[in-house]
Amino acid sequence: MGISLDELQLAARNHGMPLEALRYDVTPVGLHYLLIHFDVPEVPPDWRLRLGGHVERELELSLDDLRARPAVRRIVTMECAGNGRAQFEPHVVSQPWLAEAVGTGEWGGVELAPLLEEAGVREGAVEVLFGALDRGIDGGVEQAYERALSLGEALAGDAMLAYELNGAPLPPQHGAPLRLVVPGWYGMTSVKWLERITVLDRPFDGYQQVHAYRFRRSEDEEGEPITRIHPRALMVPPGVPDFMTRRRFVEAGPCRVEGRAWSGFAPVAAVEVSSDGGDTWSDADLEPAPDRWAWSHWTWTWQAEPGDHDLLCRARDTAGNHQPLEPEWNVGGYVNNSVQRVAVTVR
Ligand SMILES: Nc1nc2c(c(=O)[nH]1)N[C@H]1C(S)=C(S)[C@@H](COP(=O)(O)O)O[C@H]1N2
Ligand SMILES: [Mo]
Repeated sequence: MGISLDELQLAARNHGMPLEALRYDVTPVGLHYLLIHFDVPEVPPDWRLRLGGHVERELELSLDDLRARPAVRRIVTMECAGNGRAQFEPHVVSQPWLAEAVGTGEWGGVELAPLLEEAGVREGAVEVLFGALDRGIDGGVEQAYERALSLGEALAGDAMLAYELNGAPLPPQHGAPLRLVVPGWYGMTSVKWLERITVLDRPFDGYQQVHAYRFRRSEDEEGEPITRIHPRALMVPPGVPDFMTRRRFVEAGPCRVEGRAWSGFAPVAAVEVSSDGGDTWSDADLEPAPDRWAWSHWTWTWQAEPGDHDLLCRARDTAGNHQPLEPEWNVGGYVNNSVQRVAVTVR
């Protein structure tokens, strides 16, 4: 089970967040993970957002029009649905994430719902489709990147259209000039390089909705759509790494371990850590999240004794969702939120 050159080509374009960046409340822009299915598209100089479909009146908005509207800022943790994919056995061929396809941005822009209300959603509307500028071929199908949300989620959730990230204009790789951000949902929902919003009176059946991003145990299964982010805790790997293997080396004695935890269903209720490979668990100290959809910081002091150890951490949320020790294999290699395991040698 090796990683192919095709997968390396994807991995070199789409980088993860180095886990030591779990130290920051808000991920510095260049350290936020990146996932681009096709290419970063060229944005026409006369770019406009068009909102149409099953509405009373179509809207056409420039970036200045959007900037003139009431602004919102939200700290949101985003994670790729394929995070953890490279850990699956049998191997799933696609972007080979280990555990680092996550980041937290302070997104600035406008709320989605008031725009839909202004356009006047007509009776019979069921979904809202978000269409992007980037194009390519996936599964033999040529397409623009497009994803839909139910009308309920689009109107009731905290979905926003972002033109800023961490207080600066949205950079090209994160979707400039404008992207959708759907807090709590896996990243594929947050369409970058947004160009059109179309209110639909029937469910969208495009590739990224009905073929990709479904949890299927076998190819011929229709599967369940992937939606919200399942809980996960990650730690900053303690000590120093060995260059090639990245095994950790720590001095004996008290060792402060820290990390972040998040869930797209409900606030994080607890983080637990194990230093004996999962036989016994202790509660970490958990801080409140800086925003409703942002990760929570946690810390724990390990009395490190000489020898080889496996450090594990796991989160559960207030809705009772928790992390499994072993992932459930699926065709697309999605939602592997099994517990992180860090091999440490204490000297
Ligand atoms: N237009 C467009 N939007 C997109 C994508 C894409 O390839 N094209 N990738 C999606 C996926 S799968 C993820 S995980 C997030 C990643 O966002 P980021 O690169 O800003 O971290 O963007 C989503 N939005
Ligand atoms: Mo993703």
